[in-house]
Amino acid sequence: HEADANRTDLMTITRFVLNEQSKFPESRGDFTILISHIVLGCKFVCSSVNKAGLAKLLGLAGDTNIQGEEQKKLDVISNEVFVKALISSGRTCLLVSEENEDAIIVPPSQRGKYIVVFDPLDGSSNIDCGVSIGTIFGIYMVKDINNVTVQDALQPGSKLVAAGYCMYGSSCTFVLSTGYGVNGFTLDPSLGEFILTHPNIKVPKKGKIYSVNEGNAKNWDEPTTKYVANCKFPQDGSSPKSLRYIGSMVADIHRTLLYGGTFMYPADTKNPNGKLRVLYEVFPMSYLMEQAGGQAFTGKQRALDLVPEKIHDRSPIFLGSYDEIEKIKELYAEL
Ligand code: AHM
Ligand code: MG
Repeated sequence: HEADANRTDLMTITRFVLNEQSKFPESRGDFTILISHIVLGCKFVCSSVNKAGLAKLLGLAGDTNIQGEEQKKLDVISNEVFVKALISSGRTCLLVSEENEDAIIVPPSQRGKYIVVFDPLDGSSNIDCGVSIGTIFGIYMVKDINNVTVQDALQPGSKLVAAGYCMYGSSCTFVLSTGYGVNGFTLDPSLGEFILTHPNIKVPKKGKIYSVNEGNAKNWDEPTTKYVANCKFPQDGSSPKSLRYIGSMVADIHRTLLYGGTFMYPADTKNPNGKLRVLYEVFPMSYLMEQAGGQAFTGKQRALDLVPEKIHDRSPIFLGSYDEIEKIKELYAEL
């Protein structure tokens, strides 16, 4: 009968967030409103991704973004939708997007207390072949709403008040943490609502999968090389691990959260800071991984303790199952 009850008692994401926020007597619904605007952006992107081929949205917009990559039309549109939805929510004061070189300071008349850092459409090299892509976001609180500068976004990941992602895959999945565990919601397209389908996600303590771009192996540092060698040729009599690498961070992290294992984008001699961006890739995923009982490590320290100097800073990152990241930490400690 429980299944029946679930079918008629729909836990939408708005209801879920409202419930969580009701624990705080001072809460006035601002956070719920902010999340519903992020969710709106995700629904728009989801529907655009599904129609991408049909609507001829694919292809190059002819622009390059600040990282020097060609921007796909879908990136540009997604970014615009998120920026407009976030500003019009009236709950944000500062926005940092992967697609904008400068942070966006929200005009005083539309300001609220939240700072949102986001990658509107990550994994864009996967758009044209229909592989999963996603949106990643993190939310901070501002100190002084009347004096907002770009500096306000340069907070350590440990100060996040919430983080999440939306994966545009075989279904559209929204994963959120507000600091009380991790929950996953799946879009019911007929309702246009995200419904709680993955309550209280915990990453398995051990993992049988490793996920890394092995094409970069030539330039890896010693701990990364040793860890991956040990995945393939374990010295302790255990079975070798499986390699899974989609090249779309949201999809690789989603699998890691559900099945366990390690996701790595390490430093290499060409890219001493790796590839992934601290504020809107490394931090939100590290926050979710810790909230799910896993760990996130940069090769030097706990990822969430990093303090970015610039909004588009990068960092090496190792995240996943608790015991696996423990092994990686030991290898770095030997250095
Ligand atoms: P993007 O922001 O330009 O889409 O790049 C980020 C993506 C991540 O989703 C993924 O983990 C990584 O780049 C893959 O990089 P690589 O192709 O070097 O393995
Ligand atoms: Mg990205």
